[in-house]
Amino acid sequence: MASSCLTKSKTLIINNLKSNKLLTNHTSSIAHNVPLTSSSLPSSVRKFASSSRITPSVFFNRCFNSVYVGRRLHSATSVSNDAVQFPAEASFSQVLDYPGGKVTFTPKLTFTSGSTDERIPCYRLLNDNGQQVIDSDSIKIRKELAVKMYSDMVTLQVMDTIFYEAQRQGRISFYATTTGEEAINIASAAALNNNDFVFPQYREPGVLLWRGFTLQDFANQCFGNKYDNGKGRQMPIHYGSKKHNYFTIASTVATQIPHAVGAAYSLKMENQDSCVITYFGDGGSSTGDFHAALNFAAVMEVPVIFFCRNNGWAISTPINDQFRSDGIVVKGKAYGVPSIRVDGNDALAVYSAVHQARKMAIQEQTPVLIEAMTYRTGHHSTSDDSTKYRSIDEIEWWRDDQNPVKRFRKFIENKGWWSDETESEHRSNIRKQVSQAIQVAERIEKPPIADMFSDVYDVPPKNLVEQEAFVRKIIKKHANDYPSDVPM
Ligand SMILES: Cc1ncc(C[n+]2csc(CCOP(=O)(O)OP(=O)(O)O)c2C)c(N)n1
Ligand SMILES: [Mg+2]
Repeated sequence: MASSCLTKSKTLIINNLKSNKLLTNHTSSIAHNVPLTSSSLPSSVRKFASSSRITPSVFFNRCFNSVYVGRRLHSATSVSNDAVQFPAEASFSQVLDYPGGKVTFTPKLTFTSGSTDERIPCYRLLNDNGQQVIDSDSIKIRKELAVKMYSDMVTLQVMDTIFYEAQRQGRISFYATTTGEEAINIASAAALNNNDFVFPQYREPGVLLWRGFTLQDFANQCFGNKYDNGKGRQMPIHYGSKKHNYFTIASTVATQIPHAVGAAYSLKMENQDSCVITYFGDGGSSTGDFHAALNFAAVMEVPVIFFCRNNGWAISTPINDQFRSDGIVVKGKAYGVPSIRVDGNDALAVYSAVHQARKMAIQEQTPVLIEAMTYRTGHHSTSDDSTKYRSIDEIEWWRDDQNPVKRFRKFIENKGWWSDETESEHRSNIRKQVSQAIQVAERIEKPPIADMFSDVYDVPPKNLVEQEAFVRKIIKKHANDYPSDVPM
């Protein structure tokens, strides 16, 4: 009886394996219970096994290839508490090859802990005084690069301040600042190559700035004039630039995460020497898209960096109302993705982590997750007043004591690369440039009405044609209520 069951299941498995292209040539070894070794595998399978970091010698007679989950070897040391969780069972020697790999047994009724008392530490290189920790794992940074990073962090600050005021003056309809997250923006961008693709959320304009999107480009988008790449169809801050490999921002939280994985998969198929980075907030990590994307990326082994800005809030929802895990970093481990927690207010640490993540992503063809710990010191956007749900003291503490721009300034000042004079000169120069860009953008005419209805359909459908005719009629009828700088 037992043997007939075994034969039945064996036949089923062999049939399944036969339907799998990669395994058709060696299923006879399994049928005859002959252990498979690396050398007995066809070359296509050996190649697949080694490129997937699956050790070829794991092809046992009792561990079927169709259900084996290879533990990939990553260059990063992954934090594992597997050993400490069940110390008493270390000597409990029975092991079974379940689908997914070998599992040991325990007679103890012990559940894994859900407690977050022992938190994953945060990778940090600069202390509060901008001094670099001795004996740290860091990527060496040249003077020119450090100075450009700091200058761009300041540019971002100045740009945010002036655009925010422009919104308050009613000159643009909306704005969101990156205040508190300048290091995340600029240092991560500095560690990438321009041929890496960016799938942003909306709080990463610094990445575009770093890549050469001009202050005038930013202003043109915020004013929705005819030079806006998006032809004025989106709200301010929804930048996008094909030239800079920066995908257009979508407001729908987290939709960019699976898109990034798809793009990374295509880079993998084309054997490209580049990767994809996608940014999202803690709020983004609370969506289904985040989980689907991480799992897909892990299984398909694609070169994508998941960069989570954990700034404590999804608008007014604090992280403890979003999840009970130790942040986002542990979710990477759950999906089999190498992960690290980084001090997002330490530009040097962010730079080193992204630099290393990029190398791993491309060389090892693996996704990597970075959780950057930070705090959103500005309001969520101009549609928000964050003092309604958090204390001013808390905001001020983060803004003054944990300011990423101040900390990096101390670092370059300590090195003798920056001074008070350079600071005031740079700030006043950028202030003038941003004001000038705004004045110019404001005067440029808007895209024509026709642009609102084009670019989607080759032949516009009837309802769209009717809508366009309706809009034109209404504008004509109420000409005084519509801006005169929109060509009809
Ligand atoms: C699918 C979807 N749900 C809800 C919203 C409304 N919304 C806009 S931003 C936001 C919070 C996002 O928080 P987080 O991802 O942490 O980014 P942060 O603003 O903190 O940088 C929400 C809920 C949206 N735009 N899209
Ligand atoms: Mg957030």
